[in-house]
Amino acid sequence: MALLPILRYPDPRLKKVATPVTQFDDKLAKLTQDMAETMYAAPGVGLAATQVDVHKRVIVIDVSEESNKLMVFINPEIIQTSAECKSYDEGCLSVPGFYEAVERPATVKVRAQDVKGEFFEMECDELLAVCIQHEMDHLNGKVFVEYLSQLKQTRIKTKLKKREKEEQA
Ligand code: QAP
Ligand code: CO
Repeated sequence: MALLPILRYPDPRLKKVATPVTQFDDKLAKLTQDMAETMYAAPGVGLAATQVDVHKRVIVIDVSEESNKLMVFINPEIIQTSAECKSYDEGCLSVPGFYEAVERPATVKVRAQDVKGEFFEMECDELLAVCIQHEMDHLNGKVFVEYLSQLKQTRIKTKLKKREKEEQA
């Protein structure tokens, strides 16, 4: 197991579109374990491979209260969305310290593969629905900040760049 470094917004590598997983091998299993360890250590509730600079369609999520229900989604697709939308104050391990309201469909049905390549479907609501949509955006090169006004995006970028400089000093 290993902790992986997390890319920070506005790193241009967060804009890369991830490619589908075709090999369900030990290397994929190790990646999902390392991603889970990195997410739990943060601590966070979701992490996309894009955030650890691996541009494959892999997501780990654990929205359980005791952080003991790890979910792995490989090559996820949203096959159904509710018309109803809900707003949620989202955060992101790549945008530490910032939480902003984002509106998304309240429930989604997801089809994905597990670490062995088996297909499964899952109805997602509440925090899980928010999280899976947020993480799938990462696989498509999108960070939640992009849903905000230009003014808010600029403010967040400026503050994160300033913080990075202070950390280097
Ligand atoms: C995505 O985000 C998410 O700012 C997962 O300082 C978030 O795990 C989906 C975190 C909210 C739905 C709702 C953020 C940790 C963790 C921070 C996370 C921070 C430390 C974010
Ligand atoms: Co994120």
